[in-house]
Amino acid sequence: MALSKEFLWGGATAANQCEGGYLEGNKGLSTVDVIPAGKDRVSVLKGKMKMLECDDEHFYPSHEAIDFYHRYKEDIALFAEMGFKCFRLSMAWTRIFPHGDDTLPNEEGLKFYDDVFDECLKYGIEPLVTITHFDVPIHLVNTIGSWRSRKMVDYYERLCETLFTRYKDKVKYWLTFNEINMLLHLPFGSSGLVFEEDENEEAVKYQAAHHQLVASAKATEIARKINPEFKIGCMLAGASTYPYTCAPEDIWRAMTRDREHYFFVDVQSRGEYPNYAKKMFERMNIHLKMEDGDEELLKNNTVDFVSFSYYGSRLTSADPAVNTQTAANLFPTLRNPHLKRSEWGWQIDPLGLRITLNALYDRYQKPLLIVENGLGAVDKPDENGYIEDDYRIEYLREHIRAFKAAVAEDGVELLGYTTWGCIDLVSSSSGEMSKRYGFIYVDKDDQGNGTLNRSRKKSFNWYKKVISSNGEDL
Ligand code: BGP
Repeated sequence: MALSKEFLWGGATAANQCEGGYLEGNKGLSTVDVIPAGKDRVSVLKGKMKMLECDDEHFYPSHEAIDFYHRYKEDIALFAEMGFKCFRLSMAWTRIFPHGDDTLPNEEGLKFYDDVFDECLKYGIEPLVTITHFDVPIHLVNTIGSWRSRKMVDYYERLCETLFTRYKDKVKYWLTFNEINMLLHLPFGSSGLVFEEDENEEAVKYQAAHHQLVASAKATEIARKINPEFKIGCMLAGASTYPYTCAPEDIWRAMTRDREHYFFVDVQSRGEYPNYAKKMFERMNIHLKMEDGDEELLKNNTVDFVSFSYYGSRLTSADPAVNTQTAANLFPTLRNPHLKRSEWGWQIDPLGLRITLNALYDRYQKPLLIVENGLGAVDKPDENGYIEDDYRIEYLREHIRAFKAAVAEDGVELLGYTTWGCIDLVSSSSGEMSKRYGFIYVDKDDQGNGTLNRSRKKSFNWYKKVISSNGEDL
């Protein structure tokens, strides 16, 4: 079975990693705008270090990023040249509601996205919109503690209603939260959570997760009223966890690790808290505050499809004595001796993508969409400025083979594939430009120097051929 003609080939970005213009067009400050590049970045992302305003000492990669804000026409024209059917992008919440709790939306922000969508539609490119991708208005962090407060549900609802109404004829596919499970790993970076000393951090995180799950269900409810044709998806930082050995303890450990992530999609896709989560809350002394009607809301507003990012698999062991050398990843994972690693230590596992697709499809029986996948690498231009990124082509080729097998041989329903960072952009974890994923090179370095000129890498023409052959010519 070949991929369907409607298969959504394309690429993905996020507002804070590409737009720049961080205070232009009446935009307000958002969490990402106060996360500097450099050694403190991960501590801030993890909520271990407070950083709630910008200073002159640090470099903030989101402020200019790759200037998509001014160059989107050029960039979308390049995507069209590659034959993109779909472009995944996120909306900066603070362009629409600069403080998050404003009564009226900011027209300039809305207009910007109108222009971006029009540009996509001009080329027949379907926009796939992440409503929030790792950004929260700073004002809401300072005033109500971000997602720890139930009020966030109302503000998010206001945002969604505004977007769905405004773009109901331009956008069909929506994702409510980027990598919703990253709330557990990057509580500030993903959800604007900062912890007090001695508080039960897990309780704060799961309460915030409940608010996001309710917000996601409300968004789905509103979306269906505004346009029944909308397709609403959840988004998971996906990847199956392997047991280190065949010891049953390791198998059990891998299963429970996976459930930490499935938990979110279990609620969004099946519409209720799974029993294992309720038991886990009891053990952890977590008492979720739910409001009347929450359970019904979750039950009645499950997602239409499940989307996920996939970079590599994870490995875990129940034995504390096992070599604990971890692969450099934001997720805890042991190093898998069978896998190669990227320059950043991320483990490369194409078959793991097929495994993950099957695991998700077996569990949810809903269409899937791979919305992030790619290789972050250092690209070195030759004397003509050209980049021969065969390593990237090889990575993507093997992952495409893997998902094609999942479709053709396992019968997984897959709607599309948008590679991460189709144009070079700021890395989310490191804040660097030198960790590049794109088919399109952007001339800018880690200190923010460069012309911002765009140029085609070798992978650009390769991906163009892949798309035009619907994945047959790899
Ligand atoms: C995901 C995020 C993206 C993106 C990607 C690659 O977790 O959704 O925003 O950045 O990871 O990560 P990095 O940029 O750290 O290489």
